[in-house]
Amino acid sequence: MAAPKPISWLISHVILDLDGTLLNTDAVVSKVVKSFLVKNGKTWDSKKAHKLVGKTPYEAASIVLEDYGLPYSTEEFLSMITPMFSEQWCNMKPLPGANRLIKHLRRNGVPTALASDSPRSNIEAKISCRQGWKESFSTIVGGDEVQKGKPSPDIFLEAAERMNTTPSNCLVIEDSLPGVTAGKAAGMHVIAVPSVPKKTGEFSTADEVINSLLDVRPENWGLPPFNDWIEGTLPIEPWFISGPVIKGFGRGSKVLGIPTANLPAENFSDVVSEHTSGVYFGWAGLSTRGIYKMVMSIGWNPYFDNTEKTVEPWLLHDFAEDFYGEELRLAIVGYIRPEANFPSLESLIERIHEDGRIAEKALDLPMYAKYKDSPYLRNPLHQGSTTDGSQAELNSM
Ligand code: ADP
Ligand code: RBF
Ligand code: MG
Repeated sequence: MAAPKPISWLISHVILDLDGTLLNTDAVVSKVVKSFLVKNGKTWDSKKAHKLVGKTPYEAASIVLEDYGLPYSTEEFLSMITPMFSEQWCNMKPLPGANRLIKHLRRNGVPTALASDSPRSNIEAKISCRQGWKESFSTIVGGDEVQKGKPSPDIFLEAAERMNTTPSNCLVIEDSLPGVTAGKAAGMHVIAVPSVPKKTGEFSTADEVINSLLDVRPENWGLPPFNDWIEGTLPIEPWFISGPVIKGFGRGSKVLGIPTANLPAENFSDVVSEHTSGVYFGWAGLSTRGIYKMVMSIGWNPYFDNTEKTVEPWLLHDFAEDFYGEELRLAIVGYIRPEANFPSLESLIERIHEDGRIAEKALDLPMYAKYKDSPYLRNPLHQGSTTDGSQAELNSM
């Protein structure tokens, strides 16, 4: 990850992109395209979904038409599918860290604009479903309010002008390559938060590339720091997953000396894809053994460059034997850091041990310790998901 450039202390204004940066637009795009294809006698191929990420509606439509051999022009297809999207706007979930960032900027009086290529009315409709968002933006600029969309700088220049500031005072946060290009062309500082995993190399023109909004460090830009980090950890809305322990890549114990009790990620792919990859911690319940502290990585293990997103929980306890096939129940309560690559296996191992020490200590804090008593961790009747009763009960805590 590139360190922010030294002149960054000039930042006084922030400009945020909406789709793919604050809102998980891609999940809804997949859902809508899938239902359209099914109605047209085609089968949705989830492996092709990534081709639509970060594309304009026109580009995405052309790709779908070609991939699935549909007999429509791009314009016809767009006119059929656009109303289907509009129905789904309120189903777009905020991306991890989006609510936190917006609230933080507002609470600290940092003037913040929303700048999106979508028409202004669509932006308004999308954010109206999210409590406190509209009031948090000093201005909103839509694609229909400027001459040219991203990668042209127009939209960001217009946002700066409306906020009565100069481009060099602005920090843009963007998930797409055209957006990053637009921000740099406007003479602004740009943090890229790529929506497409493992494609961070393409964003080298950005001043900083981060994995998710949880990793924004406002103080690097001269803005007020977040004050919710506690002993190297960030409390999150807890989430809960469970399943039988399965075989992993067979290298946790062998290569790293750190066994990870893998869970079948496909059983809760929605929950896993909703959460950013990274290192998390929490509590682990094994039905016949007890409840243990746990630290885990979720993602593609950059050091090994895996092709699948895996869930790798390391229980902070010495077990006398393996427990493959046993039901493992996890309450994930905090975040530590993004997944990273390392120059050597030793440095990866050292970092994982440090994660273990951080988790071990943090889990004694009352705010995390209380989840040790979650009914979810013990009750074998609850089936793994975030929508069961024990979750609702915990969320109200
Ligand atoms: P795999 O690649 O099959 O996951 P690992 O080398 O990562 O193999 O070993 C994981 C297995 O080791 C787990 O499935 C579990 O049965 C066992 N195990 C023993 N101690 C632990 C521990 N402290 N945390 C996680 N798994 C452990
Ligand atoms: N793998 C990485 O490539 N990068 C990481 O930053 C990373 N962090 C991890 C943190 C923890 C707490 C654990 C348990 C594992 C982490 N791993 C990471 C995953 C490790 O590579 C994985 O468990 C092994 O590859 C076994 O499949
Ligand atoms: Mg493992």
